Amino acid sequence: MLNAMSPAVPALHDDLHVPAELAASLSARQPYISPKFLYDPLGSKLFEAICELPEYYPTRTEAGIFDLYGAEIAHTVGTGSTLIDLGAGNCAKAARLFPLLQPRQYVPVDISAEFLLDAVERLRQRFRHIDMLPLGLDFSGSLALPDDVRPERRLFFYPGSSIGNFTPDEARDFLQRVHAQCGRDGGLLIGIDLAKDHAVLDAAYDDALGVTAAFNLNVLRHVNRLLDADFDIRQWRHRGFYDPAQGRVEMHLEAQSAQQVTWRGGGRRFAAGEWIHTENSYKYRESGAVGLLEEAGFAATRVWTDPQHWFAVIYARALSH
Ligand code: AVI
Repeated sequence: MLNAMSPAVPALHDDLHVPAELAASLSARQPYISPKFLYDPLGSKLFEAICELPEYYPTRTEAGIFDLYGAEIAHTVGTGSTLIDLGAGNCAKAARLFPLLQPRQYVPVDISAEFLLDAVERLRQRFRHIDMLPLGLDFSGSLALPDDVRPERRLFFYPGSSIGNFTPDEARDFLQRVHAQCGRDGGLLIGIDLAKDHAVLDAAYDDALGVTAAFNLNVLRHVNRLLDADFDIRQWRHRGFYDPAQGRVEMHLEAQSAQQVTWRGGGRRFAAGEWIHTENSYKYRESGAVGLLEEAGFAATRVWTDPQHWFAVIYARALSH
């Protein structure tokens, strides 16, 4: 179901299925929490702070690519599009491209509805001529857009390597769903993080200030609220590291002591040292990224990278169905 956003629309996490989904994942033999729960209002702010960290290179590197090749990118994708920003957050990345891309309609989509509404309110003051249609929805499962999203010239924008938070199979399915929404003249402008030196990745996901640790631990506060749970945050520790065998960074929370945690309708005992898996962040080779897009029905038209080859921005045209 879509939550077309207005302040009267309940926040997505009031969704009836959320407690059951969370309780089931916490009760699994290898407990996990879906990364979408990282993004409550505080989590979204902590993620913004992560993007400012010297260790967290993706945001800066991607921005550098847009700075360097913005005009060329705009020339390739064209102007006057229906710009659909998936996981828009504070909308800053798309807003920086407005002068170049000059979208007819801007459709920011984000699971963190409250945070998105605030951002769009501010953006409307700056860009009064752009029709803005914010949508608070979890697009990881299905991507059904309401009728007031213009069907013409749809340009999906999926920056920041959020695609890396899916497994490769999930990523392919997701990209196929995006492809299905592209129409005859649509496309996708996507940012994908590339494989690199492991030490760079370890530092990016376990920074010296502990901002990523706070971001990860905050998911337990969110779970406490959603599930009336009693996780004691001080009893958990952040783990973030690159696993070369899987080609991904993993984030986990490690129990610092044996403990019983209860939640609405259930609970479980965690042993000292037990982990809750909270996120994967896959890193691709350029050829792998292009292959993934092609398997989903796109033609990877252009690839732009930074001089170190750490990050790729790819424009992929949707081939006809
Ligand atoms: C949103 N996503 C692309 C980030 C990433 O790098 O996988 C989330 C993140 N997790 C820890 N730091 C940043």
